[in-house]
Amino acid sequence: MSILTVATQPIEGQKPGTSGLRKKTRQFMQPHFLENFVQAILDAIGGAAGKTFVLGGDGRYFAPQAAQVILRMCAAQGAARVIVGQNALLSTPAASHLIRLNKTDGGFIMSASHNPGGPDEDFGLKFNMANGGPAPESVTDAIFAATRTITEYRLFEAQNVDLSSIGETMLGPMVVAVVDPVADYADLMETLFDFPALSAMFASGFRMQFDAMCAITGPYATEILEHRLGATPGTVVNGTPLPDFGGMHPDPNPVWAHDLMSAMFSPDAPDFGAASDGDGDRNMVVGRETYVAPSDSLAVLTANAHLAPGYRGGIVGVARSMPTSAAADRVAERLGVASFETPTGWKFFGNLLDAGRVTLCGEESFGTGSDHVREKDGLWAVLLWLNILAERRQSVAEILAAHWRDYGRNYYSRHDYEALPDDVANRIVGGLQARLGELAGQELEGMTVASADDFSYTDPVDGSVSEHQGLRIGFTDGSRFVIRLSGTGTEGATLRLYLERYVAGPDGLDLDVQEALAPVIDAAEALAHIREISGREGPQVIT
Ligand code: VG1
Ligand code: CO
Repeated sequence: MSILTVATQPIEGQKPGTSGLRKKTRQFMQPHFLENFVQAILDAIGGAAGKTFVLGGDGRYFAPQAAQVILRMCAAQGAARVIVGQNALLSTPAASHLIRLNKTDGGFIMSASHNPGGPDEDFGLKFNMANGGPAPESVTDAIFAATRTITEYRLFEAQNVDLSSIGETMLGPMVVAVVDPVADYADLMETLFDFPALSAMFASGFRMQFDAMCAITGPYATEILEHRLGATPGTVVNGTPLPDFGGMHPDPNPVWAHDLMSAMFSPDAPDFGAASDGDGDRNMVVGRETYVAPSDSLAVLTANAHLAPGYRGGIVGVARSMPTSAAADRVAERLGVASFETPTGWKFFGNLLDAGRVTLCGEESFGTGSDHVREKDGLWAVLLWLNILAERRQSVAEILAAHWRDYGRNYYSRHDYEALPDDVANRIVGGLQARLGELAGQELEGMTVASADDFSYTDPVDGSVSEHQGLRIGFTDGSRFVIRLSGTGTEGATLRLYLERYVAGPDGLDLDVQEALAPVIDAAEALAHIREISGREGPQVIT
């Protein structure tokens, strides 16, 4: 066995996006593509010598081969130890937990999250830091810079490591420790939530459906909900992770999790429904005939977190991504705790969590989490909801209605225009950007523009600045819309239009969401001309 040094050249397009590098699987499988990127990561973090890493992923196509490459490269560059989930499986939050629990130097997560998997779909890789969180922009910038100057990479010549049996083996001088992907994560959940109360609720006939969408949360949800909490076998559906997610699009929203939606809106609906995404960091929660918008979910969790043992002392603050509705801010204000508005992507929450300035975080894209790890965490959110339901003994619909009566309702929706030609997307965004300065005071649809800017974020902990994080147009009545381009797609450009309108109540809390937002939707079209310029009749996905 020896170390092989392979000559290579920079490959275009290895710039990490909102959450790691995502490409068509076949592109990732091209010669040197994965190796170049892994070498760039190792170089950007100052090498691997003597370090310990975590490795795992959502089980998608190509992950078993990619895991062997990453192991061989770590071994060649002097890493001491890599902790790998059995069969290279780890949900994103479980990987974050293992990084922290074992005080490692970081971890490799093989996933393209909610993007479909398979030879003709998507693959991805991201690197998380020693705090368990996604690499910050300073590091992803350094990774990208390294991909542009790379001349060689090193890997250990060896047989594949057996990742199917738990235990330790050697890869040259490096220890490969294969661990149960679920156990430590499930134990962590037991420290945060009242498992006896949840078991009692299931024992008394409470029914739930959890749709794992043939992705990574299946084994986690089965262990926690069915084995530890005693939910009826069959509570978890689509519970076996498959390399192509069984052809499903593992994005937990009403459009892609349509089976769960129809179950929850049927006459025999269970009490509670939930779904998670490819890598297990997102969640959608649904009550009987009640869809919970992610922004509302964050607000309800913020208002009720103290009902769960892990948060009994109250929370110190809440952070949300800029396009997420302001519903959580209202709760924070009432609680007298801080609230923060960050750019899109979990990497921006890390500093606030590490500095102890926030306890809960959330995004409108079905992501919620807390300071227990440094990633969003789908099952965690589901368990917190269950804990709240067990304590309040009310239905999801009742809890939501009471919340709106109390705080008013932030009507919210996201319209996605997918796979637009790049120049079309840039014309729409560029056009609006050029006119930001002249919008204040304009009247549209009975509303007046109060502010218009291109969101720039100064991290309150380290002072780093992130610019061009989305165009936001606010109206004097508190309504607003935001436009930004996705950083996770692999085909053309996806333009996201985020829409929000606040109704204080007590009237008007039960409107149809799209109807309630109609004036804002029309104002956005009048200012940004999305449909006009793209020639599309409307968005492909509405959530
Ligand atoms: C999307 C979401 C963002 C989320 C990101 C990663 O990014 O909007 O809120 O953090 O996906 O989530 P974008 O750039 O496409 O809007 V996941 O579950 O892919 O790790
Ligand atoms: Co995800």
